[in-house]
Amino acid sequence: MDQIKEKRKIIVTGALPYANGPVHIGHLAGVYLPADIYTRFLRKKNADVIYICGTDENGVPITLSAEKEGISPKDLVKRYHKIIKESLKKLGVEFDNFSGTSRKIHHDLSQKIFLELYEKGYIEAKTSKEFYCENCKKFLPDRYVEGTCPYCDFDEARGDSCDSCGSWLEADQLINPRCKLCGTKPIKKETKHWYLLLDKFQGKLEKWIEKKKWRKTVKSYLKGWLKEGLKPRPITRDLEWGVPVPLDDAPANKVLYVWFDAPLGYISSTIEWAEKIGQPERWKDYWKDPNTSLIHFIGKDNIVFHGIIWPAIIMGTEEFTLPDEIPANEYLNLEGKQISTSRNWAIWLHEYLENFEPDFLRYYLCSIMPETRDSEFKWKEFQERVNQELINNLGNFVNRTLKFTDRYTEGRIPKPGKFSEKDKKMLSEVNSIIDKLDASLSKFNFRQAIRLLMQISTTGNRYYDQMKPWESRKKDLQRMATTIYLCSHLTHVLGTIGKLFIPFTANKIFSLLKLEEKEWDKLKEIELPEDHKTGKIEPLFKKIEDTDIEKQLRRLNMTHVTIDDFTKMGLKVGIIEEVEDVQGADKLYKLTVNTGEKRTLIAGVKECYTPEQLLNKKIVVITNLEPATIRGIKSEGMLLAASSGDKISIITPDEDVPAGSKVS
Ligand code: B3M
Ligand code: ZN
Repeated sequence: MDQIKEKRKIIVTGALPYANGPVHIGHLAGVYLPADIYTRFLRKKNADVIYICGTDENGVPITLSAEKEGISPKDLVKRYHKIIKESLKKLGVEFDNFSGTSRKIHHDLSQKIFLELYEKGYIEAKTSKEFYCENCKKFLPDRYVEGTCPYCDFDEARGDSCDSCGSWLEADQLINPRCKLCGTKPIKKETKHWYLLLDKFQGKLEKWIEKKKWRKTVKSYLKGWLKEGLKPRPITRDLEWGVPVPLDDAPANKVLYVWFDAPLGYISSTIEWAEKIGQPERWKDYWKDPNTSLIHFIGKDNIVFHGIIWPAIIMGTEEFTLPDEIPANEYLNLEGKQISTSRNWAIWLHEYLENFEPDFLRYYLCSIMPETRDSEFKWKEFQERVNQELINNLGNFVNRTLKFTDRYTEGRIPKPGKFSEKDKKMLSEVNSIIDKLDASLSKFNFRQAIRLLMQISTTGNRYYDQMKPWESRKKDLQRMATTIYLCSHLTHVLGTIGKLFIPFTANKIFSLLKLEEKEWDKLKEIELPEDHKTGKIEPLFKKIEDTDIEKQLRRLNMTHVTIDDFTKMGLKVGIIEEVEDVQGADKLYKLTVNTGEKRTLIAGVKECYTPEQLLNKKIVVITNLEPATIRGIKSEGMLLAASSGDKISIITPDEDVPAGSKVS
């Protein structure tokens, strides 16, 4: 870690999460947790570091989700910015600033940089034919088109990438493209866009990347791109939400491509930070100093953007510091399957926090961090690792040390005698673990680092067992005193290092010990004040019970549904009393249904039923679903239907039963 020795300024960033949903464990293990641990480490080493982040609030992922939830992009972004910010804070992720890219400060910066590159001749306009939906009357940028992946045949590949095989795609490559919104086959229509002339940076990027000592996966991936030869890439889109293209000849609804403006969010968030702390010029100390070490924590799907496109933008402006490190992580899977937000196969941070301690998740995720290959979250393993390692090893060591002190040395850390060979051996073992841990952290090996932390408490437990203070208490008080003294020192060390990984637990340790945390470069020194009185004792942790885990597995649908779950469904017979069209929606009807009381349902059955076929039909409705707003209309339930291919068949009762009859 030369950055610190060389007293360079350091900017740590976590990839900006899209504000189109809450964050899940995949985001945490890949980005926010390693970046947080690393920043905490740098701060402990007195480095001049800022940890910068914010939500990514532009682009197709936002507009699509807004359409799906039936609210405006603005409201969507507001909702998720808040959830994301609060949940990360509760997890102990300590940003210096957490901004958002729909703010004015960000729009201003993005437009300024766009113009600068334009004037320098790095951006050029070009007309091309792009997908357009005649039914929705709009262009279909990126994920607005879906179709079959040319590489793996997956039927729901998106216009920019395939979720199934992970390939990057151009919309043109999709087989049987269709409009994501209405399913119509799009036509090609002429439109004008602005292109970043990446080819102009090819040579410079090659030289720059060659010198970097990055993870193998990152480097070889980038080299693959360079080898194919960089081509101009469109950096604008036809969209109604985002940063408007700041040119007089740009028609309305031309906005910057989200991957052009998003990385600039790292800078705009730093500008916002400088303003907040009342030193508006301060951001320049970091961004405008070529000596600054800029470290981007990202997931592997973001490598090309951080390793090629973003550096090209920076090179073009000749104004800001270039990335120094790009520790990109692989993926975290969940219980044998890829995490999928659309299939709700995920553990959402805000939901997790309603059930468990933040440090449990920090501990487990760090110990399975997908640093060099994909890894896997399993609830059962989460329980085992937390109970057996964090609680039985570290927790046990801290507890037995403090309990002993409380009971047999009047709650005071006793005065030690002369250190024996065994004492010295234990200390030197721990000190060498500390050195290794420091080196692991410097190399972004967080998995190894947390193992080493546990090795310290393993060493402590072994020492305690060997020295048997419960016996020496009766025959050699001096011996007992030295043992407990050294165990207290180890507890102090565990708390201090623990602060990077499990900060809430670390704070508890300090309050139990009634000591401040140590300085990093004094970790090996024993600094216990004489005759020190410790605080009130309390167990550090509460074990995770089987029932806690079963509840989570049930949530993921990994166990059977109980009769209870089923009876909760609130199924009733309803009669369709009115059928209306929903403006601009080809598949939807608005139904008024009598289920004992009148309710409105939005149902996607228009392609298979005429209004006449539906009127007075008896159907089965789930009446206690949380209402959803679809196309601005509140839908209070769902009708049951069977589907096969394109065919939809509504379920109806066999005999005549009155509206409101219970279905079970
Ligand atoms: N929002 C992509 C993602 O969440 C994107 C990262 C932007 S970092 C500048 O994968
Ligand atoms: Zn359409």
